[in-house]
Amino acid sequence: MESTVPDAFERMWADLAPVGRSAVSGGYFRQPFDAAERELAVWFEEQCGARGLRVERDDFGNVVGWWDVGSGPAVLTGSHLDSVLDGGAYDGPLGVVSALAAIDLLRSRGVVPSRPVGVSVFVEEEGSRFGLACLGSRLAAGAVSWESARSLRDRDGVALGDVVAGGSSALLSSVGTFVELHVEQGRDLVDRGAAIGVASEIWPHGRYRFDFGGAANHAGTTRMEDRRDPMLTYAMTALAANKQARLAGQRATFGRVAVEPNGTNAVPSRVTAWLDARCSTDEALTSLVEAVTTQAADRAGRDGTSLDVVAESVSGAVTFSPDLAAAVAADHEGGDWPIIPTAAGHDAGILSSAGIPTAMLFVRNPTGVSHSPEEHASTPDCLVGVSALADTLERLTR
Ligand code: HGY
Ligand code: MN
Ligand code: MN
Repeated sequence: MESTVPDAFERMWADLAPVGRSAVSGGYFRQPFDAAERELAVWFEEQCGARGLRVERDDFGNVVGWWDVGSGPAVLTGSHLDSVLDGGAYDGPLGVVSALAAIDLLRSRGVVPSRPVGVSVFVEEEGSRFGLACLGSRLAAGAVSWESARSLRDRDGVALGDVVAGGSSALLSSVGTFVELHVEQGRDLVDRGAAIGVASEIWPHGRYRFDFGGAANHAGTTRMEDRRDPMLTYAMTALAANKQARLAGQRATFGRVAVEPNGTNAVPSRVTAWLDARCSTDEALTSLVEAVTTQAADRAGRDGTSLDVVAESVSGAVTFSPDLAAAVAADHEGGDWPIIPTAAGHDAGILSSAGIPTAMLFVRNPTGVSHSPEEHASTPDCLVGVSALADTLERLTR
């Protein structure tokens, strides 16, 4: 048995390291309800059992380990275990492992919370399989209905309703406060020389599917002026998104493209591409997407191609409770923790928007890189994060 909390943290971290890891890139492939992610789900319940936490599941694959202590509205803490494709080790799992280790630390301090404490794992936070970001927490919070979510399909056409029972969730019914610890996905903390930060807000962001339709034809015998090539319309749209985002001081990415039939010697019949847009305000998001869509449609007219745009996932602006953020960030050894914005979406944003007072703790990422195998946090900073989360839970359950 581990003698100290750091040992427990490092043991848990070592448990997770090989699960779903690519031998080629070192990145992680932990898509919801796939073998690697289900192995992590089993691991999580074992960790809860080892701590005497009561495991509660909902019909969507979300899980909470409850420390049934005290009374009144519970404090919930946790994150996600799924990853983006070829993702980093910390995005998600750091919040789950830190939550389990924070309970170990509270117990080692002899703290008995006045309120129940839960450790949560929400499924499909990344939306990397079924396309809707924070799918598990949206279902648990009632931000999306099972009737509409069950028909979401993955790249192989498998429907969500085919991989999970579905129905309802009571996981959040007794929750008064949610705290999510997460690796920072940027350089704010490293540039400040701070190990811990607190979130002030999440930028509004969305994912939009652009379908460009053209006419398949021979790459050699078809004159350039006779083509209806959707690849050209897509290529211009990707450049337009980059330019419009830079002009507006916002962010836009086309990171995923599917070409049909994807042959070397044929003009494609269809190109499908997904725009990820992130803006500092809801209005800026709307106008950025409109600007890109307008330019795409204009180009489609000149290319003789068709365009269809569908918003697959939209998350409005989130402002976390300023009072809770200030209460969490204040009066720590070394001063107050900085309160900083993020353009990354989180389950914390969904729960906050559902009316649950929510705070986020960020742990310094020296690379500033995320959604990449390069994502990193040092073990000493991770342990500072565990202590910061334990301090926060103690404050919230005093
Ligand atoms: O995409 C995001 O913003 C988050 O990492 N799910
Ligand atoms: Mn992520
Ligand atoms: Mn995340």
